[in-house]
Amino acid sequence: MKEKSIDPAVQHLVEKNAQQGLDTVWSRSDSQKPRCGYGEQGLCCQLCYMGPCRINPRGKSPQKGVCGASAEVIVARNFARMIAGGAAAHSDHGREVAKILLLAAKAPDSGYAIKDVNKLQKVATALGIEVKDRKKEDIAAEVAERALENFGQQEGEVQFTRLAPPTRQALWQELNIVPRGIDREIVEMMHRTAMGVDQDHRNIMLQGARTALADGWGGSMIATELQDILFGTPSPLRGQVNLGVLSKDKVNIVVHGHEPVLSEMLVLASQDKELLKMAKSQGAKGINLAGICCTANEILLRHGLPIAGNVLQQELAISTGAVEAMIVDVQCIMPSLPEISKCYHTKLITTSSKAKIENAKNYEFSEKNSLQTAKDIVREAIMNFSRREKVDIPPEKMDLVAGFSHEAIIYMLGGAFRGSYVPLNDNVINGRIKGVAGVVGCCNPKVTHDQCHVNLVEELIANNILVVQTGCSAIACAKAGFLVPESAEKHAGQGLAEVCQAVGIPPVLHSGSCVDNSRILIALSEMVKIGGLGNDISELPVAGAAPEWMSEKAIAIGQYFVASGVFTIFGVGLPVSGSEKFCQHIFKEFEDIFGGMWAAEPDPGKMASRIIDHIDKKREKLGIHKAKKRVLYDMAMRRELDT
Ligand code: SF4
Ligand code: MSK
Repeated sequence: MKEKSIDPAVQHLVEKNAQQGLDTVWSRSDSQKPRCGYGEQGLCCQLCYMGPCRINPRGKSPQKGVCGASAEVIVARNFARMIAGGAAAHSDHGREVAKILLLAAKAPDSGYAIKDVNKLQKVATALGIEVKDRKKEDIAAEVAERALENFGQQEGEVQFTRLAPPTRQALWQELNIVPRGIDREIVEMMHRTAMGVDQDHRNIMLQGARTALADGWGGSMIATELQDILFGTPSPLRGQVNLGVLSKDKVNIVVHGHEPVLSEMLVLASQDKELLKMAKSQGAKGINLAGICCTANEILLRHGLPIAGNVLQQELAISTGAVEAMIVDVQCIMPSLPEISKCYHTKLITTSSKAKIENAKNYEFSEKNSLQTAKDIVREAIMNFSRREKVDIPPEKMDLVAGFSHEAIIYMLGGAFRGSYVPLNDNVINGRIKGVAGVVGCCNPKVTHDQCHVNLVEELIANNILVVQTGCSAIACAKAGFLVPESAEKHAGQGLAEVCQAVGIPPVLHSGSCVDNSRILIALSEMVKIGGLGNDISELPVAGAAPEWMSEKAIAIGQYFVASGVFTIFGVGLPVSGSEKFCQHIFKEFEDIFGGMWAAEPDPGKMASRIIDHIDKKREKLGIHKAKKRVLYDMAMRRELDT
């Protein structure tokens, strides 16, 4: 089982399921072997029914699709459609949040409220909306309406792109890739990659960049910023992570998916006195709300509620036999959940009209009846408590500190009155911190669960690179114990450890969910603004990584980081290897175009080396390179350090 996951809780439950003949993501992944090489290399096209076409550019034939499409055209279209799919998912999430903000502004009895007025004023100002002497509801309504316009507009620009450094904005204008409207760019990407439209891989990827920017600086940023207004801007708080957070004597409700608009209501419902009384009447000691995936990150960041696991642990949470209800909304929800729920007492509940699952119970969640729906769901979970049979909750759980929004980092670094990124830039310039890496993204059963995240992050912090995390990657490293301040002394290089100890932060900062990668874009822009590290994001000693990615959302994120000037490296593999020309374009030519480029490297040690090399190169260009010997720790060296 060790090749399946490095997490003992996962190993235990995967083994148990295997013994009982129950499928998990791992057994189904094994049953897909050997995988289709055409698909893995991006060389399979299904865009029209003259196909599907699978081509083999390195072999004799066929080297072209039926329509004549070359390898680079097929690979580019597939890759660009992944960007469009990812951007659509993040952005549709952002749209829902904007609608809720409008509701909160216009219907105070809706259950939603404007929690963070400072953030509201900040966001309004960024959108050019007058704030002086206006009621918060009026400002919020205008912010929401303006955000919604950003989705549907046909011309102009997605407004948050103006938060990028001026040099970056100028480059986007020069390349003609400033996103005009979020929906427009996604639609145009789908059109241009349809059969017989855009047939130049470079031109396809320019629109790929514009679509990704519409996500990172548009849909995702709208989701993050407006969620902060509604539910509060995260600040550091303690929490716990892994399946051991499930309670043996409380009603366990697990929320899973991405949009916090429902889970925020479930937080309220799970604290309702009547419902707590009802739980006791059913023999439970209380109600335990925990999360999986990014909804977990959202409720952790704002309420300190526990995380049961990352994406590959969703089935396992149910197979503890201790989950009364799993409530899902959208994205990353495995269609296998009804099957595994059937073997236990867990009620699987869908809540979005966009995402129903056959054999799951649907509670149509509308903004207008949100709290009542949440209470009904909690009631259903409570009534299910007595149906528990054999409970098998693994003991593993770990403490963590999360909530490092861009605003919280500023506060931690300088306090309420003189908070800024100056201390961060200073420490990068003086070499205590070598650079900053965003390590994000999913887990993938094609590689050992959590291992690449943990190994990569371990190497990076040992080499004085501050790591910022989101998504399932953050959950993996939290389980490994990196997300507590004490880990600085244990795992970080001397310079980084000194800074972390002085400020009281972990060397690995949890910044939130997948849409919260937009926080990293703002943080990078702030580092440029503060000065001393060049005039553009592409000059900063920073990098991005998604070591165990699987979702097309990760490709959209990768592309918006690259188009924002960041060297971005993915593990597992990338479905582009079928075209050398396309690889040359995104791995090499992109650097001249965007200042940032893609890389692919499945080995976490080599991935760390490439990130460190890149950061060293940037430091040298900035003239802040110090000739310190680089240390790449192997296991034996790390063990020595630990003693
Ligand atoms: Fe084949 Fe071309 Fe149709 Fe794709 S678009 S399936 S390559 S004929
Ligand atoms: S949940 S997109 S598996 S990070 Fe955002 Fe995790 Fe990837 Fe889903």
